[in-house]
Amino acid sequence: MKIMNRREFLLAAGGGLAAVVVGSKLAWTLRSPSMAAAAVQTLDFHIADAMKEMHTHNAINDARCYFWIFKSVAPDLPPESPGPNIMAVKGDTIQIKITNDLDEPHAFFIPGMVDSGPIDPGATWTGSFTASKAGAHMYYDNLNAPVNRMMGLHGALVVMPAGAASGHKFTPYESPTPGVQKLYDAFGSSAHFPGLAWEQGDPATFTPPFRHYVWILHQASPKLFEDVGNLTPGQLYNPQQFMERFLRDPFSPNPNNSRLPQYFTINGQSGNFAHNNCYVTPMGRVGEPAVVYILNAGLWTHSMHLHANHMYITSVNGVVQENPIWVDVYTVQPMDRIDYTIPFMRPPDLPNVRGIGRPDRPLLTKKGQPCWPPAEEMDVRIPDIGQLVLKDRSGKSIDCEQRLSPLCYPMHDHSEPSQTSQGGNYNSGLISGIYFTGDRNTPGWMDFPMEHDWRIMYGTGIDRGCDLTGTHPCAPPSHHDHY
Ligand SMILES: [Cu+2]
Repeated sequence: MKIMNRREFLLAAGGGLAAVVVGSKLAWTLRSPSMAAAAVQTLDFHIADAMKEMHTHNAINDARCYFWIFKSVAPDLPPESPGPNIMAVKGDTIQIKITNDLDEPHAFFIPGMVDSGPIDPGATWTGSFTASKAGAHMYYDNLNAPVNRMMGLHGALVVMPAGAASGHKFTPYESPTPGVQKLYDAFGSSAHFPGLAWEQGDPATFTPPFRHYVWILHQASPKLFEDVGNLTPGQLYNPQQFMERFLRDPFSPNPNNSRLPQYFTINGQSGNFAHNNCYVTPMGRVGEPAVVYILNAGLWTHSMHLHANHMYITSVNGVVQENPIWVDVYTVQPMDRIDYTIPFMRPPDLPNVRGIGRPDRPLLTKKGQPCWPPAEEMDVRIPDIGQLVLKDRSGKSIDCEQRLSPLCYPMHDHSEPSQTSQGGNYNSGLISGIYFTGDRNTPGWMDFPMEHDWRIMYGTGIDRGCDLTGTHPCAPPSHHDHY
């Protein structure tokens, strides 16, 4: 790779999606496993650049990509694209300071909320804005569109509503439609959706309230982004040419010579870095509904298919839906903002006596055990213990068996080109999942057995009450007359 020495390069650390929480009303976010959050009074971002090691980067394959980034300097968060999640409550005033460390004008823009206008190279813009609308919003650099945004200058602002409508439960919105309100009112208080309401946490099971995830979708083209980085300082890349090359660059048998996108990411991650990431992949027990805010910062159309649960499409581009449809796949166009409300109901491929997916009496397996909770699966290892033992770098033996618990289902993108990295393996691309770690609607509640590697998924050091010894934390229920 060419050395782009006119800028100060940072080596971006791949990881989660860091969050900054404005004000003091969202204390629960600071201990939520789905966010690594820091509380701030003023956002202090630098517009900078970075070289990022992509999914396929290793000792023999240099797979780095040049990005422009919103870098939080106080608190000092790792360089990453997207920029940090900003969390606020409706009505909060957000103080913001943006310094442009690059060679051309840049901006900070949230449609309908704030527009810094051009910030000259070396200049600092300070301002403030009101988080005026609940829901998920995109912040981005709207100059030379879509080049600056595509180069990595984008991130999410999640605004929580200030309260719930009187006599109703919380939704993610300030004025939900009757249909969406009815759905959220049903969570935790109907036969259809036993368990917790969305707003309801449970300290006894280490469950945070308002469970939510942000999926910022993006696509990166190392060659095209390098072209932009190599321009004479101050020169702008022609946006029409950028789009033409990004979407329709002529075929080359060597993908590294093409300006087509090579990486398709959620929160800057792909492949195993995405689906094994607690900031990307929703994890919870049956009965713990969650929201996924999807923001497509890119130029590619995605079609996000969640297995195991259908989701309700509760908001499309800021419009709360009159009739939230219940689907397993939904198309996300460039710049779309789509909310998936995931009920976290029992996976519907489980055969019950009266139907599928309901909290109903499960059918029996060949061994005469109820098929739910999936006790037999929990004891299955692939491969069997002792069948595949390898050495780690220090020579220590590692048994490669993996237990079939918790229950992991995929989320993949039906826009198939997005399922690779650098033209490589299918399933290295834009993927995530939905993982069931227990069921709070079995009599009492239960966590599925988890082994130590799963602790990573729930955030290092966060103990959600899961048994890490590999034995069942509680026996499967022996009677089923509660339904
Ligand atoms: Cu699918």
